[in-house]
Amino acid sequence: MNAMLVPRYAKVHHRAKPSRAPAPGRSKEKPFMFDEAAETMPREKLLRLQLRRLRAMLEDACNRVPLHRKRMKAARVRPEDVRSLEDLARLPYTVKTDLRDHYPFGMFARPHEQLSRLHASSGTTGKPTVVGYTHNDLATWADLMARSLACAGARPGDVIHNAYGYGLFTGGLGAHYGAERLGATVVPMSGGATERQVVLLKDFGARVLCSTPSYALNIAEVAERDGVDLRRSKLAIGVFGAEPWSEGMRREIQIRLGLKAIDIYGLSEIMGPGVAIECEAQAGLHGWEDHFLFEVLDAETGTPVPEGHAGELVITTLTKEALPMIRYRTRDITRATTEPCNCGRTHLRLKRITGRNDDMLIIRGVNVYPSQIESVLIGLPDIAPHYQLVVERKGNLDELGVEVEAMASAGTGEDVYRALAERVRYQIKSLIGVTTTVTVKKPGEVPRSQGKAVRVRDLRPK
Ligand code: DLL
Repeated sequence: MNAMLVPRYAKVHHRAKPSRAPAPGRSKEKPFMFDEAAETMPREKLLRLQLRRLRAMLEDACNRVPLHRKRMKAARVRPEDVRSLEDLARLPYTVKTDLRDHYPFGMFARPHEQLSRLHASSGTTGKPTVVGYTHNDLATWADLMARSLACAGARPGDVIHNAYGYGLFTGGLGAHYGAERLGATVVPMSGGATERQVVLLKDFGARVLCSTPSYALNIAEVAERDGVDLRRSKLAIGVFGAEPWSEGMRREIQIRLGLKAIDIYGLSEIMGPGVAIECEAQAGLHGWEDHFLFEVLDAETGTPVPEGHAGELVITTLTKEALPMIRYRTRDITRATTEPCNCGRTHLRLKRITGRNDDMLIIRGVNVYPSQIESVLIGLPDIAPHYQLVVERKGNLDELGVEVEAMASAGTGEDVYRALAERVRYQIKSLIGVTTTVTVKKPGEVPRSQGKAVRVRDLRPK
C-alpha cells in the first residue's frame, strides 16, 4: 500500500483520553454535549465504526444506484474488497455534475414513496441540484444539527432565532429541526424583513442567532440604525455559515452584536448544515466522523495532503439512505487536524473554509479568493465591511474591480473618496500582490445580503 494514499486522519493520535484540562482562566466545567458517547468516542473505535458503516453504505449504493455500481465496476472494486479505510483511495469520485446529469432523482437510492423531503440548490447555471431524505435521514440530520448547536454553546430551553432561509435551501429547515431536537424554542424567521428581525431578537430574548455571517452584519447595521442595542440583549451565540467568511468578519460581528460567532459548515449534497461546526474553543470545525468520512486531497493529483495542509475536502456519507455519496468532491478548500481538542470531542477539525476552488480568481497570474480580499478590507479605517468584486476581461487578461463602501465617518467629496480608494488599492496590492481598480461607494450603496452574499459579479464573456 502506497503510504501517500493513507488518509492522514486514519492515523490515531495516541493519547489515552482527550485532555479535559481547562486552559488557564477557563472553568473546569465539562462542556454540555448532545451525544457525549458519539462525540468523545476514542478514535480507534470511531475508525472501526467508519469502516463498518462504509462497507454497508457501499453495498447499498451499488445495489440501488446504477451510477455508483457502474463507477465501482470501472474502478474494479467491490464493496467487500474494502478492508480498511486506506481502501477509500481506490473508490471513484462523485461530482456535482453527476447530480445534474441524473436530474432530478437518478442518484437516489430509495423510491420516491420512501422519501420524506426534497431540497434543492438553485445553481446559477442550468438545472438545480436536487437532494432527498428518507424519514431516517431527517432524524439523523436533526440529531446532527442538535449536536452541532450544542457544540456551539446552545442549550435546551434557549430561544433560537433562525434567520436562515426557509424553503428549498437546507439552511432554514435544517437549523429548525435541529433546534427543536435540542429542546430549544425556535423562532422560524427565515431571511428578510430585517427591522422586524431586530425587534423580535430583542423582544423574544433570543440567546442564539442562526444566519449567514453577511446577513448577521446586515442585522447589526439595521439594529444600530434603529437604536436597538443588541449587545445588551440576551444574544450570546451566533451560528454562522453557508458562505466563506474571514476572521476579520468574525471580530466585526462579535463586537457589533455582542456574541460569540461560531462557524458552521455543510452542503446540501451531503446533508445540509451540521456536517461540521466549531466548538466554543473556536479552533476549527469538528466534522462528525461517525456519519461522514473526510479526506483532504490535492485537487490536481487526488493524493491526500499531509495533515494540516490545504486541499480539497472530499466527503463520503456513511449513514445516508436516500442519497449516499461516495467521495463527493466538495471543491471547498480547507485543512484538517486530528489533534485532540480542549473540549474533549475526538472528531477531527477542519480549518475555516477559505473558499471553493472554482471561486478562485486568477488575476494576472495571481491566485486570489474573495475571502482574502475581505480579510484586507475588514478593519480598514473608514471602510464599511460590505463589498463586491467585479471581474472583467480586458483583452486576454482578467481584471479585478473592488467596490467598497465608505463609512459616514470618512467624510464626503471626491478627494476623500479618491484617497480612500488609493489606500485600499495599496493595501490589497501589498498584502495579496494583486492589482485592482477600487471604487468607493457612498454609505449604503453596496447591496446588503439577505442570505448568501453575492461577493463576485463576473462580467467575463461566457
Ligand atoms: O449552505 C448549507 C448550510 C446552511 C451550511 C446553513 C451552513 C449553514 P449549500 O447551499 O448546498 O448548503 O451550499 C454549500 O456553501 O460547499 C461551501 O462552498 C459553502 N459553505 C457552507 N458553509 C460554509 C462555511 C449550505 N462555514 C456550500 N464556510 C459549500 C465557507 C461554506 N463556506
